[in-house]
Order: sequence, then structure tokens, then C-alpha cells
Amino acid sequence: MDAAEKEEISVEDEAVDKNIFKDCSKIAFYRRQKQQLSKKSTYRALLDSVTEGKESTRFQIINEAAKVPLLAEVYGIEGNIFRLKINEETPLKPRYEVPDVLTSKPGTVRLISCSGDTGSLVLANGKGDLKCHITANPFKIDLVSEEEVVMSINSLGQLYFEQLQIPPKQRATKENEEDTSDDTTQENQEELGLWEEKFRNFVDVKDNGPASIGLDFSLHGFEHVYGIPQHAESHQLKNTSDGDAYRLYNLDVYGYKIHDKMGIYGSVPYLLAHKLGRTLGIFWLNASETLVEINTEPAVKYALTQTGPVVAKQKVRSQTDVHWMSESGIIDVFLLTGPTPSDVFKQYSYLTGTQAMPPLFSLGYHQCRWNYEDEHDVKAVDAGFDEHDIPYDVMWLDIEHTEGKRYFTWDKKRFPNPKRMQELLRSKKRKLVVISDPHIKIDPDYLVYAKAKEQGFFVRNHEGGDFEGVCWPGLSSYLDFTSPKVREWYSSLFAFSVYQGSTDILYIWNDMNEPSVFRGPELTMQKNAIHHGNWEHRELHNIYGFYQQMATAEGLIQRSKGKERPFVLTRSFFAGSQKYGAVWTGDNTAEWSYLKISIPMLLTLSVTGISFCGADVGGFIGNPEAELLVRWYQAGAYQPFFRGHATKNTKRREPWLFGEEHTRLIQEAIRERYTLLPYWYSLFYSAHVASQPVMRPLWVEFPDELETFGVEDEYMLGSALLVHPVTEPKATVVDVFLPGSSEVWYDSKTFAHWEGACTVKIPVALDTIPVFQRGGSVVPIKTTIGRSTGCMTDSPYGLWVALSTKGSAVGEFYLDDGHSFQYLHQKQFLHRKFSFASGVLINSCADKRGHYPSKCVVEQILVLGLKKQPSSVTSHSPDGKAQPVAFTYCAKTSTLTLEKFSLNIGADWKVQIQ
Ligand code: NBV
Repeated sequence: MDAAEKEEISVEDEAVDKNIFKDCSKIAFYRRQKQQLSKKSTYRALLDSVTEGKESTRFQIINEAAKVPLLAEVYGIEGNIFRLKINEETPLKPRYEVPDVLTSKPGTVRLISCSGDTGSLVLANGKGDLKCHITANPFKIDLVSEEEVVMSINSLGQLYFEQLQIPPKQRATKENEEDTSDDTTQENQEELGLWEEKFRNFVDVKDNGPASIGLDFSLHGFEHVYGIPQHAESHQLKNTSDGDAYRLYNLDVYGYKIHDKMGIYGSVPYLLAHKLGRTLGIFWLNASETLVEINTEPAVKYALTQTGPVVAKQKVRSQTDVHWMSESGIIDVFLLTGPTPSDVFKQYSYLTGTQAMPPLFSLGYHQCRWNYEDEHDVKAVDAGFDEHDIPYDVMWLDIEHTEGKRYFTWDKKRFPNPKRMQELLRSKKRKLVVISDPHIKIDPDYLVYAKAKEQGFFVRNHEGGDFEGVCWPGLSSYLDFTSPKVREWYSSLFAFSVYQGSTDILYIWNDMNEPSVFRGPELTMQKNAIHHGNWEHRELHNIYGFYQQMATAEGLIQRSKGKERPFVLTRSFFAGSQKYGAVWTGDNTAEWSYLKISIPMLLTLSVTGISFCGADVGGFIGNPEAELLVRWYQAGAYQPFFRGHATKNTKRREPWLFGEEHTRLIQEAIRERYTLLPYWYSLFYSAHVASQPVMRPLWVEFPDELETFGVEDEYMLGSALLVHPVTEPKATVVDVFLPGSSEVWYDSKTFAHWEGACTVKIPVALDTIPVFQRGGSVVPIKTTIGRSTGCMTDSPYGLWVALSTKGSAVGEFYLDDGHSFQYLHQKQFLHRKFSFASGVLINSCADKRGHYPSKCVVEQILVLGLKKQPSSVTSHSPDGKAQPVAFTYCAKTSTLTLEKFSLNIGADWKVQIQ
């Protein structure tokens, strides 16, 4: 057994040992900021230094402790966004500014300075309804919208900026001994961790010394904040005043604990705040280790009245203070002013990009385990799905498919003929995903290693050699994906001619890219490892995985000569990762609590731009009992990325291994997923072009309903379906909150309906998935399910029309070839709109730019909430032909079913109900 294998076993068997990871008290820059801030030295802005550039307004800020002033720049960005940058005016050497996250240089709008009274400066955007009110002393910025202060910056005086210094040793040679001998004791030096920081057996030697930054934001009138993934925590962020701050530091935490603020695999330093009438966003563009403290003061306070000792209620405005602290880099923060949730989503995606349009197959069901042993195993599992009539789209191979964890190779014994195996999958229009991790086995005979070594493509260690760390293959080096050259080369490895045994149905999974380093501090890379451009790992740690996924996605595009959409799943991510594919929540556990927390975790990813997200169905670690597995399939079928996965030492758990009844229930859940594929695909299109999340917390759809702001056991898919997965064992009833006083909701199975703004007790059996359709919506579905999405291309459609209280409904439908970029380059797509009013359902074009011939027909329409039985139903095709349509009406459920007709999905037509 080699070292890596031993390590592997210890990783596998232990529940998470939290001592391996730091809490805030063990983070030196956190301690330093706390210590300094308690001294209350304030900054002031030097307003006589204001210069108005073409793009930004600049001025200096200074505090007593700082010897030289800082430079602040305020930018007005298109779409009601402000950007604030604070940096040293002339740092000893450049400080890291995160590249490659913003999709392009954001367009600026000129800020008009209308000087306030002396001691302040007012910068207004063109229209003048948004203003930055800058107060000189103490330095503070108020963001004013329509005369209301919605956010204040540095009003708590937590601006913190450590200026780069000459290392003490160099200083000692320059100056005399006396000046340099710090008055701080050895003990204090350790506590401050300025040039060296110890943790367990690790010493982080910091050549650049302390470089930490911090700033506070007060959100006026806000009690609800969300975002800053990834944590195994609630969707609504909690107060951190009596515990650890939320940590953003990408780490491999096997079996992470839930309800914990420690950093796990990915980071998006972006927070949203919502109150009645306004949604805001704060995007803190920094890729170094970051901590976020949250403190919410609710709206009602108890105070002593002036008239006597009677305690009286006094209405004060609620406020949430958000304090960001990062280890290094600069302050570069975008303020997204909304005002609606949808506006904030657009503002954020204007900066970082929208969700990539996924290939259709990737919205089907994925079957994974660590590991499918060999070709025979793959064949048997694949056949199992057909035997049990369960649709699925993708078979996955984990690390054991390779020759000794050498990615881009195949274990010859297990997979002697990978192409033959892929042809089998192809024959059923299915795909294969294989894993490709960022660590590369040190083995001169391994071509990938040899080439990378020769070209200097690995991250370097502090001493200048290639960084070496232990991971699955044993001693490994790590590709430096931050280098454009390395990315270009890595992308080229996916070319069919280079990646032996790969075909065009093979797609990629990037794991361990935090990066995970078995014997490293906190199981990751030393912060003083060196990347392209001589940047320390500490500067960019949180963006390492982002770059691997970027290079992988680019590789898949290139191998198809720019024609095909890629699919890449990544474990680690950063702001903007949505552009490159999907994200999952890593190594969860087969327990009910993990099923439950998957909902808020995915909601948080969704509102921070990452719509294509999922959690391992069944729970990765441990063995789920049949009931939990069924419930997990039911939840997963209604979450964006839908993959069953299990770790190595678990019992096999393919859907048919739990008895006939459970097989049927899992089959049913997966089939529901396939029924709704047209809706899923249309939602992804809307995420892709209009920035709207696929999976939405209720507050996003009902921003004016206070009761929705804290809901996280149910959610919306698009604007039409409300899903409340069952996450408790032996449940017989669930309390479902149906929002909206003017809404009506329909049970998607029983068609029972309720008016909104109430909580209803829904009886549940093991086959119940509580899904409700919102009155006023039209949901496109498939009426026939095939073996895989590819087998369903020509199968007919149905429409679920759920009438509003006013008897109307609208919905959209999007279709393209499901795999290429033709939708983009040639406008080969179909975007239709369905609207129902006054008894007439109309299919019309939603986007005239698109053309995509489809032979598919709508063959079934279900109208929910039709109060009275019609006397006739007629279809009117574009040529003016009218034809009677057969129908059945159920008075008990007020449901009309139209069948035995066929109307082309892409044509203009009407169906009239009289
Ligand atoms: O590659 C093996 C696993 C993988 O199955 C899992 O999904 C990842 O999250 N991987 C982690 C590494 C081993 C974890 C113990």
C-alpha cells in the first residue's frame, strides 16, 4: 500500500476532523483586524484631492496610523451599479487584482459631482436618482436612492488596509538596528502572524508580510441577507456576533458538518440583501481567504421612554451590518442597487456572465459511483436501467478508471476498449463523463506529467521548484491553471487525437480542485506556493478551481472545433463559474439532515449566479435506507443537476436494488424529471439569456411578501412550480406554505387547489412529491418518456395550463438542437409563448429572430381551474382551418383535458374553449 492509499483510507474512514481546519481565532489577519479596529483609528477623505477621470472619480483617504494615503476610486457602472476600489497609491509592489472574472471591462457611466456642503462630495449617476454621498471626516459613503440612504460604507469605521512593507530583515540592513527592532515581543509577533504564521505543524512564511484589507457595509432597513456560498448552512445568513464569521476559503472537507460557517469547496464573495421594495447586492471581488461577519438588528427595539422608567416599544429601522475581511489583494467592490431581485440578478451577470446553456442531455439523470469497476460493470448498470424502464442519460467514471490515477488514461484491465463502451452508450443516445483532477502524478513516463514538467506548467513552491503534494496518485505536481498558456495546453489535451479512447460523447468532471493536497495545511496548498506572474497562492487560492473548469470547458469546445456545447462539473468554484458548467455540493452524507440542507445550499448557489447545481442523490458517504434514497431521488428530480453518487466503501445502490416497490418509486421520480424536461430546458435558457435563476427561493418570486423571506424548505422552479420535497423520515403530512394573497395553486397530481397566503397540510405517502403549479402559468412537458433525453427528441409535447383567479395563464417554451452553438451563431432556436385568456389558448412566437424546424406536436393540453364544462373546443391552425378537439371535463377538480389532436409546437395556432 503506498502513501496515497494509506491517506485515502484515513480520509475515507474519519468523519470530518475539525482540528484540521482553522476557525477564526486561528487566522492571523482576522486577529489583527480585530485588534486594530478596537483601537478606533478613523480614516478621513481628502476631498481637496478629488480628481475626475474619464471613468472614475478619485480621491485620497488617510488615517493617523497610515503613513501614506490610500487611493479611492468610485465608478458608475452601466445598469445602476457602483464600483469602489481602494488601493495603496504607490504600493511597494503591485497588489493582486482578480483577473478573468469580469466578462469584459464593465461599461462606465459618468458620475456627476454635485458638491455637498463642505466636508462632503456627492456623485450622482446620469439620471440623478442614485447618488454616492461621500463624507470626508470620518470617511463614509452613503448610497442614496431616490433620497433614501440604502447602504452606508465604513459607517462603522472598519476600513482596514495593511500597506506592503519592506521585510524586517531587509530593513535591518538598510536602517540601524534600533529602528527595526520591533517593540513587539516574540509572543506578540506570533499572535500577529505578520511575516510568519503557524498552524499545527505548518509554517506559512510570508515574503510580502501583512497585506490584509477590510470594510463594513450597513444595509438600512434590511434584515434578510443571502449568498456568499459555499457553506453547509441555511439560505438566510445568520448573525455571526456570537460565533465564527462565514469563511470563504476553498477546502476539501470530506463529510462536512452541517450548520457550520467553515469554508468548503467553493466561494462566491457576493451577498444579496432584500427588504420590501428593494434588493441589493455586494460583490467583493477578491480571491484570497475572506471572512464575512453579519450582524442584524431587527426593526423593533425596546428602549426607556423619557417620561419614566416604563419600558416602551420604540420603532427603529432594522439594519444589517456586513463586515468583509480578506487576507490580501485590494478592495474592489461592486454595489448592485437593484431595485428588484431580477434587476440584481441582471446586474451581477452583467459583471460575471450568465449560466452557460447546458447541453440537453445534462439535464437528464446522471448515474455515478466511486467506482464503476470495469466495462462489464458499466454494461450491466446501463442494461439495468433499460430492464427496469428507468430513463437515464449519463454514466460516470471516477478515478479508478485511469491507469494509476493518471488522468487522460484508461486502466487497461478494467477498460480495455473505452471506445467500444462509449459506442454502447451512444447506441442509446447516452453519454459518458470521466474525472480529471488537477494533480498530476510525478512520473516521467506519464506523458502529461513529462510535457507539463518540460514546459514549466506546474505551480512552484516557495523555494522555486515544482510544488509537490500527495494526492490520489501519490506524489503529484499541480497544474498552474492561472496561466493562460497552461490553460491553452490543458485544453488541447481533450482533442480526440490526443485523448486516446475519448469520443464526442465523453464529457468531464473536475474534482479535488480547491486544490486538495493531502498533507498540506488544511488539506490544501501552501499559501506561499508561486503561480504564473509570480503571484503567491494566497492571492488567488479561491479562484484555482474556477480556472480548471474554464480550461476544461474550453478544451471540450475546441475538440469540436467550436461547434458543441461542453459539459463540465466542478467541485471548486468562484464568482463567474456559471459560465463554464455545473457545480455540486461535494461529499455529503446519507442522512436526512443532509437531504434537508441540500435545499438551502442549492438556493444560495442559485441566487449567486450558479443555476446549474446539485447535491449527490442518496448522500455520498454512508448507506441510505430505502426510504431516504427514495426521498432523495424525489428531491433531486426537482433540483437542477440530478446525479446519484456514492463513495467507494458503500453498498451498491442502483435504483433497482431496494425491492420492487422502491424501484417503482425511484423510477417514478426520474420519469417526472423527464416529463418536465421542456420546462427545465426553457428555464435554463432564461437563466442563460435573462439571468434569472432556475431554482428560486420564494422571496425572489414574491419579493413583496415578508412571509417568504425566510422560507427554505421549499422553493420555486422558474415562476410556475413550487416544490416542497419531503425531507423527514416516515412523513405522513407536510406543511406547505403557498404564498401570494392573489394567487391560486394547484396540486400537480390531484389538481386540488388553494388560494395563496396560507399554509396547507398536505398528506404524503411514499410516492408523494409535493409539487404545486401556480395559477396563471403554462408549463410545457413531454407526454412520452424515452430511455434518454436523446431518445425523446421527436416525442410529443403536452401543456399544463393552470388558470389564475382571473382565468388566464402565460408560459414560454424554448427549443434548439440541444447540443450545438447554432442557437447562438445561426439563431437556430424556437422560442414560443403560450397565453390563455377568455377561453382561448394562443401559441405565438416569443422571439422572431429564432428559427428551428421541429416536427414535434402538442398532443395533450390540461387546463386546471376551468370553472365550467365547455360545450365545444376547436383548434385553429395558421391556415385558418378549424377543427373540433375531443375533451373530457372533470367537474370535481375543475379540470379540462384535451386529447387526440396534434398541433405543431413551433406553429402559430389557437385553441378555443366555448
Ligand atoms: O474521486 C473520488 C471522490 C469523488 O467520488 C467525490 O465525488 C469527490 O467529492 N473524490 C471526492 C475524492 C475522494 C473523497 C474521499
